[in-house]
Amino acid sequence: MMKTTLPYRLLFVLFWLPMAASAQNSPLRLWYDKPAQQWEETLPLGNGRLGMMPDGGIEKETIVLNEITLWSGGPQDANNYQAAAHLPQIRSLLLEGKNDEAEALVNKSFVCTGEGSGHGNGANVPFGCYQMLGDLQLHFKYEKEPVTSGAYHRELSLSDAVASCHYTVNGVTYSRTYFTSFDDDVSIVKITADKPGKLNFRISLNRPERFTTRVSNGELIMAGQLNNGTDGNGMKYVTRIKPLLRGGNLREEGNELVVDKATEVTLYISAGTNFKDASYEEKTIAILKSATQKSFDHQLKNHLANYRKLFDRVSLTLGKTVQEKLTTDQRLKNFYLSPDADKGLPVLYFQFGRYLAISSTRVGLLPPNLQGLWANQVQTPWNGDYHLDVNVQMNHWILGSANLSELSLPLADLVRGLMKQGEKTAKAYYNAEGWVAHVITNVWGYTEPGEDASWGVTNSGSGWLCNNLWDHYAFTRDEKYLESIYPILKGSALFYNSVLIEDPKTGWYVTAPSESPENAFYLPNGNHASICMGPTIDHQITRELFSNVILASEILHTDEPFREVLKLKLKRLPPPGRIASDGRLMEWLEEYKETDLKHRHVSHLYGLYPASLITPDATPDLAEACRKTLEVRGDDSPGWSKAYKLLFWTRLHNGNRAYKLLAELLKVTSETNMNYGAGGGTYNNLLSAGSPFQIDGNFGGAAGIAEMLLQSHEGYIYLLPALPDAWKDSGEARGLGARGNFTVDMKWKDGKITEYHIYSSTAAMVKVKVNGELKEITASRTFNSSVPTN
Ligand code: FUC
Repeated sequence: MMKTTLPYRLLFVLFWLPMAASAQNSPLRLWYDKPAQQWEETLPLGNGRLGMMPDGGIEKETIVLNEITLWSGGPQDANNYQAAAHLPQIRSLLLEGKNDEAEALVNKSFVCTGEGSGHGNGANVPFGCYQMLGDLQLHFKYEKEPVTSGAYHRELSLSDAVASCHYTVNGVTYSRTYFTSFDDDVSIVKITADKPGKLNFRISLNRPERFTTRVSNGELIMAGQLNNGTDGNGMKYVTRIKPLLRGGNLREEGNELVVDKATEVTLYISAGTNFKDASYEEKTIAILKSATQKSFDHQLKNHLANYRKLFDRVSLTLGKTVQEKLTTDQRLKNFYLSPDADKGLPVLYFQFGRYLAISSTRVGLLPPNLQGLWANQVQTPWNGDYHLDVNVQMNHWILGSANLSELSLPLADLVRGLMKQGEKTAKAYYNAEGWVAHVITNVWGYTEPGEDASWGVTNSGSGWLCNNLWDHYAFTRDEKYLESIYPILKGSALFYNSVLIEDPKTGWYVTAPSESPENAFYLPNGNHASICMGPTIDHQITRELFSNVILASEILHTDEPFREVLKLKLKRLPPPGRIASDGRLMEWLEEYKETDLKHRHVSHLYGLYPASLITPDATPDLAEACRKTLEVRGDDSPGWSKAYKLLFWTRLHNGNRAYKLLAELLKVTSETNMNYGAGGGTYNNLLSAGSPFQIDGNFGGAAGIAEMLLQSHEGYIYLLPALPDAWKDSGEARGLGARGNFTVDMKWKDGKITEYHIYSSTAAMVKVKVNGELKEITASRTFNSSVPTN
C-alpha cells in the first residue's frame, strides 16, 4: 500500500518552500567575454589536491596545473642548540630597555641555523617552497586563418565547480569544459567542435625546471624530482595526460601528442608526488584507468554530487541586482565606485570563499597555503608557505560560519606534525617544556625561528594555531575531536607556561623575547627594534589558549593539577588590552611609537577578532581603543589586511565601515609585484591581491561577510550584528554555522529579522539576540537546509 503521510523531512521542505523560492541565488558564476590576459584572470579549479587554472585561449590555451603536496626542500633540523645559553642575556637586555642590543644578540644567537626561509626565496634551500606542477599547453590549429564570430564566453560555475568556454572560429563553435573531479581524483578537460572533425591541436607539458616529458601508449607523461636543498634529491612527482577522442586520430610527435581532425577530445590528467606516498606512480596509473573507464557524464554526475554535498549547505541573498548581466571584471570595476548597485557581488564573493575552501583542501591532506592550491611559479612568493602570524589562520576563519568546519581538520593534522620538531625548538631556544612554532612553517614540519630577528622570533605562532584548532570544537562540540587535539593544545600551553617571565614593573607574566608580528618601534635612544617583551598579541593568545586548555581538561576530565597551574598563571597575565595615552590600544608592554603608523599587521586587536576578549558590550573602553587604533592605521593595505580590518569592524558592530572595507578589498587590481603597503585588492578572477595573489584575503573577506550577518562568539547567536545600511532592505541566509553546533536560517526586511530557525543535532537550548532582544529558545533537531541553486 502506498504511504500517504509525508516523511518528516519533506514536511519541512514544504514548510520552507516560500522562503526557499525567494532564496534562489542568482547564478553563482564568474564570467568573462574574453580569454584571460594574465594568470590572475584565469579561473581556479581544485578538488583539494589537484588544481588547474585554464586561460581559455583561442589559439593557445595554457592550463597551470597544481598538486597540493608539491614542495621542494625537505625535513631538517635548523635549531640552534646554543640559543638557550643566550636567553638570560637577551632577557636582561630587554628588562633594561635595551631592545636594540637584545635584537642584535637575537640576530647573532637566537635565529635558526642555515638559511631559514631563504629570505622568502627558499626553493633551493632545505625550507623549500610550494611549486607549480606544470603548464599544460594546447596549441590549436584552425584550417584557415582564424576568424572569430559571435560572442566569446568563459565562466566558472560555483554551484557546479565546473569551468567552461565557448567561441566560434571560421563558423565552427568550440566548447571546453573543465573540472577537477571530486569523483575520481583527476582533472578533466573536454573539448568539442560542433562540426565533425574540426579539432586539431598539439598537447605539451612543461615547467620552468626539473622535468622530463615523454609520450607512451597515447599518454603524455612529465616526471621529475625537486631540489631538497641538500643533495638535490627532493620530492618526486609525475603527471600523466591521456586524451580520449571521438573521431580523428591521435599521434605522438617528439614529446608531444597531436590530435588531428577529431570532433571531441577529453583530456584526463592524473598527477601525484611521493610526499608520504611511496606508491604514488602506481596510483596515478590506477586513477587514470578508473577515470577513463567511466563515461564523462557519469564522472561529472558523481563530481557534482560530491561537491554539492558541501557547497549546497549555505545559501545567501542580499537583494536584487541587474549587475550580473555584466561580466565579472566589469562588476568588480563598478563595485568599488557604487557598491550599493550590486548586492549580488558580495554574495558571489562570499560563495567564492566557500568554493575556494572546498577546492583547496581536503580532509586527510594539507591545509590551503598562502596561495591555497594555486601557484604558477617555481619560486612562489614567500615560498607559498604557511605563515603563522595571521595568514594560515585567516585561511580558516570562514569555515565555521560557512558550514564547512570539517575542512579545518587538515590544519589540525599539520599542527600535530609540528609537535616533535617543536619540542626540540622549545628546548633549544627556551629550555622549555612543550612545543613551539614561530612565524613560518612548511610541509616538512619547520618550527624554528626565521633567519631574521625583525620578523622571525614571534613565538605566538603555535598558540595561535591551537586557538584555530579549538574553533573547530567550538563550532561542532565534537568531543572525540577535542580529545584528539588535547595533547597538541596542552603541549602548547606547557610551552607558554614555562617561558613566561615576570615583568618587574607590573608583576605580570610575559613572553620574552618575542615581537608583535613584523612591526617595529622607536626606542628612547632613537634606534628602532622589533624584539620586545610581552607584546599584546602574545598575552591575548596565551590567555585564550590557557582558558581553552582549562575548559578542555574539564570536559575531558583530565589533568586537574595542570589546570590549576594554568588558572593561577591566567591571573598574572597582563589584562586583555591596555589603553595608551592617545586612546589607542597598546601594541606593546611599553608605550612605544611604531615606526610605521599604517603598518599592515594590527596584531594587538587579536583580542577583538578572532578572540572574544574585547567586545563592545563587555569591555566598551577597550572596544573604543580598538576603534581609535583602526582609524589611525587606516583602511588601505594589502588584501589580507583589509579583510582583517573588515572583520574588526564587524566585531565593533559597525556594518557600514565593514562594508566600506569590503569595497576596498574588492578594489580591482592587476598588480603582481610584491607589496607590503597600501594598494591591495582583487584580481579580475576574484582572487585576492596582497599583491601578489594571496588567498587569505579571500577567506578573510568571506568570513567578514558572514560576520556582518551572524556572530556567535559571546555565548549567544547574534543575528545581523553588523548589517550595513545597503543590505537592510531585505535578505536571507540559510545554513550558516554558529558556535555550539548550531545551523541558522534567517530572513530580514528593513533591517529587522522577520523569520529565523536554529537547528542542532545535539544542543536543545540556544540563546539568540534578535532585533535587539536576547532570548533563550529551543533549537529544532538538525535539518539539512540546503536549497537548490541554479
Ligand atoms: C606576512 C605579511 C606580508 C605577507 C606575508 C605572506 O608576513 O606581513 O604582507 O602577507 O605574510
